[in-house]
Amino acid sequence: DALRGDPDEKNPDLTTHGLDDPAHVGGAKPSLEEPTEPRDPLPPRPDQRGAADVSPTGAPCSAPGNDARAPGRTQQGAYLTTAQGARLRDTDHSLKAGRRGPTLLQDHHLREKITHFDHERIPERVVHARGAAAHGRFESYGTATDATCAPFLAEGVVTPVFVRFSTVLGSRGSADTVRDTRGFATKFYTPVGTFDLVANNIPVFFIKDGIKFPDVVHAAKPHPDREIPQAQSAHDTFWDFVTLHPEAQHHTIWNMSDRGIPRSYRMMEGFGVHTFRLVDAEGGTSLAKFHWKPVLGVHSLTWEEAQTLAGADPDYHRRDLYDSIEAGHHPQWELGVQAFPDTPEQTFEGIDLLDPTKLVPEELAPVQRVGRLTLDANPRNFFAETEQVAFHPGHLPPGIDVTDDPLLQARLFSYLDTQLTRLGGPNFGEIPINRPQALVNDMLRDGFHQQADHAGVAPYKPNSLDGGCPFMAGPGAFTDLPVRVTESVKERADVDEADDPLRQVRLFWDSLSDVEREHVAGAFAFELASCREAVIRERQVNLLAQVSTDLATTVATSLGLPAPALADASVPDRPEPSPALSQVGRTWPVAGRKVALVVDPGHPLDDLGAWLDQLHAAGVVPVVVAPHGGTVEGIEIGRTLTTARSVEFDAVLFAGAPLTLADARPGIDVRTATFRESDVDPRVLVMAQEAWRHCKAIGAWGLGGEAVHVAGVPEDAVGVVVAGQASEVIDGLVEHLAAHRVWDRFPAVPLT
Ligand code: HDD
Repeated sequence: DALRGDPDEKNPDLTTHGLDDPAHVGGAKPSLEEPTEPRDPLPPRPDQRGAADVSPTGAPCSAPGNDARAPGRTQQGAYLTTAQGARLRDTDHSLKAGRRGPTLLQDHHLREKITHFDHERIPERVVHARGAAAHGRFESYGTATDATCAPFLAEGVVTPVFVRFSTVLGSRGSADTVRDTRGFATKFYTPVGTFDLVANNIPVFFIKDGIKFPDVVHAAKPHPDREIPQAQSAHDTFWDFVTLHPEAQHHTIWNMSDRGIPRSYRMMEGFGVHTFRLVDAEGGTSLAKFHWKPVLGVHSLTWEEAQTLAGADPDYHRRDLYDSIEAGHHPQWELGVQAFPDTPEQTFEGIDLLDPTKLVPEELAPVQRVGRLTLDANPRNFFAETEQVAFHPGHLPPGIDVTDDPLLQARLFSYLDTQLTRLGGPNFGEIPINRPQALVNDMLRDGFHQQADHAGVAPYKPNSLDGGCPFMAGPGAFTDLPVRVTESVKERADVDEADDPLRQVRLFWDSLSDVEREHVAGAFAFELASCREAVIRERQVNLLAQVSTDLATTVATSLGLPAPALADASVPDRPEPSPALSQVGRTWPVAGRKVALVVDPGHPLDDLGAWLDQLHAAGVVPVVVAPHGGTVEGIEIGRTLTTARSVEFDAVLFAGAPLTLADARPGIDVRTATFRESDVDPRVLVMAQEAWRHCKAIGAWGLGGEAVHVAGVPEDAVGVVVAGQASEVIDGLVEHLAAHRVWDRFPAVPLT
């Protein structure tokens, strides 16, 4: 029955009508004709989960509008209708007086269609506008139960989550790989209320007090006159602010480090930044900082890769997230907690725990793992879920509370406030992606976009008309802790005027490896060169001189400025380095890493299937790259040399790389010829040279070895595996991949 309205009922004839798109269900080829018979819409892809599936309460909610499983109003039945459900005969022609017009005002379908379209956009987020998200689950280890009674942290509890990653500065359509902080916001749908951990990939913030948030954001956003630059800090107003405001220097040096250009959302840490207060079952408290630790390790792009990708694939990070979930490589993080005694001073080892410009080195307070996050499903509709999700640091479950950190205090106001404009009123909590899994029984009523049809007449307390409902909860309720507020006077003042804002900037710099430091110096030089005002450049170099003479001198030299006077020796206070802050020196699982396999179908590829099997068995995702599209040996070619760039991949293999130009040389015998650069497809040469420059593992066998050779890649260099046997090459390549890059190959550029 083509007219049925039940979207769950599957059309038994689906496969006979050519609608079984192989991308969705596998099988026969889709028909290219538009069907003339009513059909069910294509089912979601296997990797997709919709917002309505997020809150499987199973239990009735007392407010009828809170039934997250209620079928969507739209896309039921087979026929196109108006918003009121009237079936339409034609949507391609407006109603006109005669074929050549004019168009009639009475055409309701035209006006409804255009009016709705005119209002399709909502304001983008004022910060973090560009994002990508996924559904998943959080499984608790139970290792935090001594510290907190939060039920989702009890042993073995599994909580559905929705995570949105973002850049901060760019607009919704900006590129993913810009140098910026990344947002990492997680919504835990716990049965006792939603918990939002609204985190970043950098553990400190530019400012200590939320009253300065509009200042720092105005400075970092594009210039108000010309609206450039987009999605980056390389401009005068940003550097004007951070140089006049030294407490911003800590966050800034993190941005200038490789942390500012992550390889993937899957390979970033997340930090709750603020100190929170944990409450145990007896009402005992401790202070805590939250950390997300990626199972794949923390990895970054090089600056050249990031810049190239911004053009070659501006969606690089969101594509990477969606593709890896679709491929079954589900990204994972462990949630970690740094716990501190809840003392009246709220400090730890002299570090002010209420100061969000400071971190606590892991060596001083180890990060204890309390559970595992797995992202296993992509959203079904970007707008409904990723765009409409609304986070708030004040969404807390019993067992977790806020502290007096003045940045956090202002956030508690800002997030609710911003949604009123962005999502058009106070009822955004009823949008499916924002609906809690907990039973909701509030006394909030009416307002724009109210979905609930509330029963009862007494949305006030106390009442007798609704039988006293709803009642106050005892055990299990969120408790406002009776925390002592120190006796003090009202004032607008810095919390600690004697604080040295550059102390932890030195800690960060001193903790990095040489390669990482060189990248930091390069980033400062790049950004400051983009500032037009000389005074801003000089101010920043003078601040760097209080961090490191090497850093300041290198940046100054690059900018053509005299080396600043102050030297390291004049800086007395250098904390012990924290090795945990460096990304270099460890190995990690290679699962889900992308490897290009460059082939030339003009030469024997009988073993292609076996090579791919070996790569799959190692856990990596191979992508076959060839001069043209289609298939080779029955295997689909993933990319052509026209569409593939080395920067997309973590490693590159050349298996009989395209030597089509050589083949064109009259009389050449490829088995014995000496190859010249002009013999090899230039796109292959660029791939090899870029992969070499970006210190990636490179492997080659057969004619691939010739391509690598003429590209100028030294075959005996570390991280270059050229051998007769493909299996040997693949094994060697995967081993190098575990360290992310071949760090030893980065040119040793001594800082001046
Ligand atoms: Fe914020 C969005 C993270 C300070 C005001 N913030 C936003 C998002 C993340 C963060 C990840 C995007 C959420 C999403 O994906 O929808 N923000 C942080 C962190 C901060 C921080 C880790 C410091 C520790 N933020 C901060 C301050 C204020 C705001 C001090 C204001 C006083 N943030 C907002 C906002 C946003 C936001 C304007 C924009 C969109 C939204 O809230 O929903 O309210």
